[in-house]
Amino acid sequence: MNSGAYDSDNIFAKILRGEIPAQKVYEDNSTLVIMDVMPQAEGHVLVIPKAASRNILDADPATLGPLIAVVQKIAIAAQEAFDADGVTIMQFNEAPAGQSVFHLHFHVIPRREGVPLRP
Ligand code: D5M
Repeated sequence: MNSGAYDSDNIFAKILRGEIPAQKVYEDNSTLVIMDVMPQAEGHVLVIPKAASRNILDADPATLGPLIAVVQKIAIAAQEAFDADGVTIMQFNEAPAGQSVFHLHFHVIPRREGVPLRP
């Protein structure tokens, strides 16, 4: 099933255009990283490509290389900054799979031994 086109009214597109605020933690030519407003653990951030794609299923492969390099950079930085025991990286594609904001993004979540994710 093809699940729809990119809709530039989504909340991350508005953040990327500067129309609504976000707590930015990193930015480069192709990527923005912000704090998640509903963190599932301390230090939960979202890595968002500036290029428009709904999710990984329609992303230009040229977007994915630089994006995953930033995911790695942020995961390493988050692990150090929060003295974490590990890092969970999550990415959802379409509503049945858990996606609620329809602009591609990766969750990067520092994890502590014995501390479950908040729902
Ligand atoms: O989850 C989307 C994630 O985006 C979810 O963890 C909440 C977060 N979110 C929603 N609105 C905002 C704003 N305005 N700033 C920061 N974070 C936000 P997913 O299920 O992966 O689509």
